[in-house]
Amino acid sequence: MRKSDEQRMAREGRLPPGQSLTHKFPVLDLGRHPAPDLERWELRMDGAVSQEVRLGWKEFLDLPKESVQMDIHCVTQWSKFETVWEGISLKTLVNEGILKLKNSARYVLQHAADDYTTNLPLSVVLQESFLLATHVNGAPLTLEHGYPVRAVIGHIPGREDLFTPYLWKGAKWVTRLEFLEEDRPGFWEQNGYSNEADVWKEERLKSGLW
Ligand SMILES: Nc1nc2c(c(=O)[nH]1)N[C@H]1C(S)=C(S)[C@@H](COP(=O)(O)O)O[C@H]1N2
Ligand SMILES: [Mo]
Repeated sequence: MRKSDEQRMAREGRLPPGQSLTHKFPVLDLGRHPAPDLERWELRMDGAVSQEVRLGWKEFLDLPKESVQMDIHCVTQWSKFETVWEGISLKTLVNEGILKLKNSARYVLQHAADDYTTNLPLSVVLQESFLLATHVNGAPLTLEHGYPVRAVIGHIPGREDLFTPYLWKGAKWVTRLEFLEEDRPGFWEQNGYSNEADVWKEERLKSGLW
């Protein structure tokens, strides 16, 4: 089953180099799983914005939701295909005028409740393949996968125009999006991982150490 599914994904051009298909959903993180207090939970968007946004849990749930099917690729070489994510798209927040960015905004540093950080170009977080997700495959996120909200980025089959980095570029338990004029490396990016992390170019570690 696993092998034949993997071969089918490879034939369809959906298996990035060096990856293996899994039907499981491994948990990878720094080992702290911060349990949220939804009464106090807040998502902050600040930095290169013309107005800072602070959303409480109820306000967050009132935002327009999207559902996106994606293949997700972890740098530790597992890929999970056809996962359906439900959540908020930043592009929608910009289009609806809820998030007002300065023209100088170029990058975003995601901050999480376990102090994890990761950075991406603004153009990438505005893709349809980047979501602030509350649900995966029809169920709320479990705590270990980022409940109540995590950022996720994957590959939408057929959308070769979009940039697809490894899964570490989405922060679980995300609490803050800091918009930046200059790029700033996050946790793994400071610890030897590639800044860009393109799955199709197999950009895992910096300077081809992998
Ligand atoms: N807050 C937070 N987000 C994180 C991490 C982390 O340690 N803390 N690890 C990253 C890494 S390295 C990976 S591969 C994915 C794993 O997501 P999963 O545990 O849901 O599979 O989360 C990413 N987001
Ligand atoms: Mo990872």
